Amino acid sequence: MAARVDRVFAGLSTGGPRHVLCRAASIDTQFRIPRRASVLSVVALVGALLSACTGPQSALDPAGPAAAEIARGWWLMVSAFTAVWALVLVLLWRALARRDADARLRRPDRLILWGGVAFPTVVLAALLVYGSLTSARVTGVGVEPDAVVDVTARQWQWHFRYRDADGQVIGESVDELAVPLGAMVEYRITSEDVIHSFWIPRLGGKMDAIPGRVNTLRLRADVRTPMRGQCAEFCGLEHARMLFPVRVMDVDALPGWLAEQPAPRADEPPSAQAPAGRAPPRHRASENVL
Ligand SMILES: [Cu+2]
Repeated sequence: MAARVDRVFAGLSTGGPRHVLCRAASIDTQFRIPRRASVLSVVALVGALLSACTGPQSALDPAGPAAAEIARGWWLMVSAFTAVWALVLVLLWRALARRDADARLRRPDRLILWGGVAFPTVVLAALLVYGSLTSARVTGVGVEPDAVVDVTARQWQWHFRYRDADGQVIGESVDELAVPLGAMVEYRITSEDVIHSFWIPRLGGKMDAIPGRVNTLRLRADVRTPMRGQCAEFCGLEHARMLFPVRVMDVDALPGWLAEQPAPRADEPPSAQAPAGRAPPRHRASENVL
């Protein structure tokens, strides 16, 4: 670097400012990254980013219809964003490359009207309509559930109570969720203390768990694959560890799995003997749940 600077300043004594600029330009070309290396770097970066789209907690690796809808919307919006961004860059490049720097637009009002008003209105309205139409499919509104699970969140624990089609309780589990393969399950979500958020990224979107209120979310798992749920609302010091493995299994296997579950402790839901904020971290799951 010091050598480069010396060579540039040396130009001052030999050919004046113009010569200095030429020398500087020629020096820069010597250090330019080869085009092939640039392309390979971009390909490697994109590959690394795309390889991160899978995993037990990836919303871009859907295992059910609601998550697939969310992933499709995400890719659509990323594509639209990228296209608009590329268009702006092309227009900017063309403007900078114009030889006549003093040229004026003949009809600047047209550019503002079409580029500043009409184009954003059409793009944003299209995305809004798409998002509104898909919201029903994301939450499962209008779909008859095959089973019901009462979800109770607390610091820092998930409690699941399973009901059959008649509403009878058939079992419970703590910090571990069993999901019947191919069945639409209605989750009735609430909290005993602070606001939590029930989220299984590979099955669908988030739903807040709010004290004194029951929120409903319907999800279906179509793939028998390891996945993980996670609290998605900061709820205290143990929030990051408030996660649970999701076991997708045949419908017939569910009663046997529930029979193997240890009975919930006396202070676990639905009782509220452990005051909010003072309950010790009792999650049976840990970061290494799969
Ligand atoms: Cu939380």
